[in-house]
Amino acid sequence: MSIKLFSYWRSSASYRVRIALNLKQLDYHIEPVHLVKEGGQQHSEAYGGINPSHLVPTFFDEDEDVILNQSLAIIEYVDEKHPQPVKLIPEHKLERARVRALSYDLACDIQPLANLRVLQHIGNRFDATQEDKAEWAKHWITTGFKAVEKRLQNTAGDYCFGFDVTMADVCLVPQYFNAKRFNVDLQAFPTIQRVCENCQELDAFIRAQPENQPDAE
Ligand SMILES: N[C@@H](CCC(=O)N[C@@H](CS)C(=O)NCC(=O)O)C(=O)O
Repeated sequence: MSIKLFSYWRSSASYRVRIALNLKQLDYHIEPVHLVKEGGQQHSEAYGGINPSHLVPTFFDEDEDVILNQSLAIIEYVDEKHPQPVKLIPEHKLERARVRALSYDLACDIQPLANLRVLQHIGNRFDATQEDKAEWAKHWITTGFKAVEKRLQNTAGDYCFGFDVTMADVCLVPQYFNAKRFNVDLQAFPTIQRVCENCQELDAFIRAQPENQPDAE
């Protein structure tokens, strides 16, 4: 198998790439990186040699000797290299920009605020308790979801944009998983809920779920 994905079962950025690889029907091998054990295996020197950002995922295509970080860059690379069986980034420039914009709303403006290292830092540096950290994460996910819900009300069909799965769905579902983890009131976001439930019926999304990973706990 030529594709290796350095991944953590509960990492939403890794989850995005797993969904995309499954939608592309590509075989890949998961190399688990435990974000908590041993002080976080992402901080090891060996992993830093592969990904100096010390974050997951890292994508490694052994055949081509390609190493990539940043889930959205990985997804776009895979989408261009394997345009079949589904295209995750639309061809039309405006549609493409809209899909990217919603993906960035999720992956750039929501997820990083509740990332592990941010929560650890507000705990270590500012004495935030577990409860404070959970409240922080819930606050930023709720704030971001309010905007995403409004946008989806104008664009969604079965999926974020009409009736084709795109990179935006690939970003939405892992963030929905995080929202549940931090007890966000999802009743307030009926369109997000509907789209995510539709995605979760697809095999590619089911196989990518955290609980279905080899390193799931
Ligand atoms: N923008 C990056 C985000 C990567 C990221 O934040 N990964 C998280 C897991 S979702 C991580 O490795 N966290 C480890 C840490 O915070 O120490 C991407 O999309 O790939």
